[in-house]
Amino acid sequence: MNFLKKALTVSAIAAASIVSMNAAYAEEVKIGFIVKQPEEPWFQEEWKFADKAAAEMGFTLVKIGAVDGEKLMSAIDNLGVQGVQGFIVCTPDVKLGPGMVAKAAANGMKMMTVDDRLVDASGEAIESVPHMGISAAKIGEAVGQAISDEVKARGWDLAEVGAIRVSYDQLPTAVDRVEGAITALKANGFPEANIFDAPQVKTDTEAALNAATTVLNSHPEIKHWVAFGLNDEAVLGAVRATESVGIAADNVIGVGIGGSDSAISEFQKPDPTGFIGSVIISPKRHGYETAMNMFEWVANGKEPESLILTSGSLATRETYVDVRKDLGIE
Ligand code: FCA
Repeated sequence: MNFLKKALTVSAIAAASIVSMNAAYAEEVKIGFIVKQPEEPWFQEEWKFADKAAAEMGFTLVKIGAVDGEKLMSAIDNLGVQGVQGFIVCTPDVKLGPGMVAKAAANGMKMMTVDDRLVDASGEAIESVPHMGISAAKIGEAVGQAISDEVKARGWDLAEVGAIRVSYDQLPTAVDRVEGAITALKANGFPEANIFDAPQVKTDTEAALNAATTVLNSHPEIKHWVAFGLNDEAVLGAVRATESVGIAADNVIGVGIGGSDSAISEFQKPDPTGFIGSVIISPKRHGYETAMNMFEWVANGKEPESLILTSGSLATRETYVDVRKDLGIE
């Protein structure tokens, strides 16, 4: 009896000191969050939600934008110098994977990726680095289905419809997203011969506009256009291209992926444009949750799951307010 009481007391004291140790340690935790395109609303929102996690848990969040490989490598060193113990990164180039793994290790930092998953020299995902990404193929299919539904609603003859595949094929998630859209389009009878590739040199709106303009100029025979791509910026670029060559909005159907400010500003325009929808994904999960995962790893040694895939919900100008509210990202 006496022994049991003593044992319980000892373990209670041990538990209490673990809690207080963690509280003291939390003061010193520094977590980095590197993104490839800091001006893109999606990444702004990711950072915003990561900041919330930092405020809640009391750790310091160091945010760095790294638009190319050179900036990324010096950003990792920079975090190391600042005494950061672990960081989350959306890299500008997934092929830098092995170099990034080495650099994080050399700086004694834990690393988790978000959005874009690192690949090794043979193009295979590096599974040892925990990753949170979107269910790219499924979300792409939702895009293709939304486009097909709208094509039907408008009563278009499929033989007269062209599709712009705004592509960025060096990024696996981009390929999965557009191929998902194509799968759904084809399942709905879309003729493969009418799908035209528009490779963008960067993943922003301007690059997509340039790529899509080339496709439009090469196919004057097409009457109606649909567009899909990696994200909202890609689809907005294609929609801007149709406008610049004088195609009316009611001859255009674009559905993006993201649902951050780029899409919302478009939905808020008084006159509907050809950008009719976006599959909203969650910057809260990708920002808040990854930051929490990293905090748990650094402070409590709990390694994140190796692969976390998040889902998306289709939104239009009529529904986006409610969809964002449901996702907790208003
Ligand atoms: C990629 C894209 C971003 C966003 C993210 C989830 O990094 O470039 O726009 O869609 O995946």
